[in-house]
Amino acid sequence: MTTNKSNDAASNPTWYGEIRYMFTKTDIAHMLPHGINLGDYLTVKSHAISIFGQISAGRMPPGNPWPADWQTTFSNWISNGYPQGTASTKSKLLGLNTLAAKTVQATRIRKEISTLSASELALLKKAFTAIMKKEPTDPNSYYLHASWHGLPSQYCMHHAPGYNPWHRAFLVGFENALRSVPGCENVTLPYWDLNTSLPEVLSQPPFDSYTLPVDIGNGYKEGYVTTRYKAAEIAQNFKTYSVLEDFNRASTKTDWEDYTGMIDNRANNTTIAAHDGGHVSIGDSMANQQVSAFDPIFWFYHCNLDRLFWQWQSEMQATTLAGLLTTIQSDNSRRIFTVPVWQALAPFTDGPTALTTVKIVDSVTSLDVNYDTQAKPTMMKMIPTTKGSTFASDKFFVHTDKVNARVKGINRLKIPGSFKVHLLKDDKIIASRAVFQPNEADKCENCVENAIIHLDFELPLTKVSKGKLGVWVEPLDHSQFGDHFPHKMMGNPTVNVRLLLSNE
Ligand SMILES: [Cu+2]
Repeated sequence: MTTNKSNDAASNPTWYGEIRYMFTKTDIAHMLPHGINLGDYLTVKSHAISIFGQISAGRMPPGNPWPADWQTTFSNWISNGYPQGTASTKSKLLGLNTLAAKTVQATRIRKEISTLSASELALLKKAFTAIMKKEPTDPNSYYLHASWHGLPSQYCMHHAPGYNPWHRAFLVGFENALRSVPGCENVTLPYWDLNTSLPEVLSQPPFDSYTLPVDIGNGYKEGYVTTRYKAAEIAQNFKTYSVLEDFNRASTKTDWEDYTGMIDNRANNTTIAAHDGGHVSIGDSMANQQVSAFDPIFWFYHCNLDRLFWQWQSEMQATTLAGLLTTIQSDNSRRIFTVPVWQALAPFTDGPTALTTVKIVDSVTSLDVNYDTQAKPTMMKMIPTTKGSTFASDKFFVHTDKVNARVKGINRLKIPGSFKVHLLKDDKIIASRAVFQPNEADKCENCVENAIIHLDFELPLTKVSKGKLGVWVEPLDHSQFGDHFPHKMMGNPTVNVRLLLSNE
């Protein structure tokens, strides 16, 4: 067996750059019954030596042994300490990539709302107006679709691994309702690129507001009209709650948990944080989970978040289930894509177009959806993940320029609706975050399941040093507890401030 370094072997291979592509679906399926998941970074890392033994002896993969340069690549990866790295489109193994989606063209191309032609806009308005007029019980009514997110049925998933999958299914269902209107069969839902200020068209009917046709409970009666803040205020709020900054940070992450944020104890300063901050920034209806989806802006806002998720998937070569699974680090997160009962996305699991977490992974192939701005997979901006702790078996760097302040163990169930968490220095606000939830979180099944949360403030060391720090939790609704929600009633959260570590 030759182990000569061939020209094609990668000298600095990484999990995301090369290694994960070396195991085919067949290889993965072959080893799963033996309890070894070759699509999983931590598993491959912990079994790397024995995998290499099998491979270099020509025993694996069965009937399809690796060429010498692959073996060298794998052994280099072991020698270099199993770096995770970043996704690479210029892989040495280009052409052997089994994880990327086949090049299928979608017919539903979603565009930025301000780029729609006059006729496209006219059709979209027609579709919105028509479904808004439908009877609340009509399967294609605006009311029914919006009602699944908050009151009265509250199916939505937030602050949990199901967040992105659930909302993707939600958007497709809504788009189908728009398409049910005669003449609008080809309408697609546009997105609002948050980097541009609030498009003027969103202040025009039928996108400016929606009026509830029936009572939905908790004080929201028939005739309630959705409201939102003015464009300038929204833009300012996006800065205050670091919405764009958090979305940008998410786009640089390689692990699914980091991209989503919060779950599995990861930093809550990426997608979920940005999503929550955006809702609270747009207000007033959008800030309250119970009614947010009734404001028409909801659909354009969320369509953009789905676009960002698809873009991240494309950059990470995670547009197929196999690809996506290689970016997921924990069994807890992985279970929503691998365990049938967790794959269910109520209420979309019923009916002929039943949608599950697995079905929504590949937007193009299974949903026929794509976006006009296709991801440019440059990977240049991917940065090593920083974290609070690392395996002692790994080598690590300490970053001394920034710190992460984590407000930890907030039990949010008694907080009346969405709230802000401010970090104070000498009683002045130095940073703020927002959490999006219903008025009565203790009555929302998903909130109860994910009651305890944490928030992360990644700040320059100089910003938190030389001053007395504090944490202030401010509910949006001041009527019940004033502007300071008592720490005792939210489980006495703690704070830790730590330097960040990375392995690369
Ligand atoms: Cu949302």
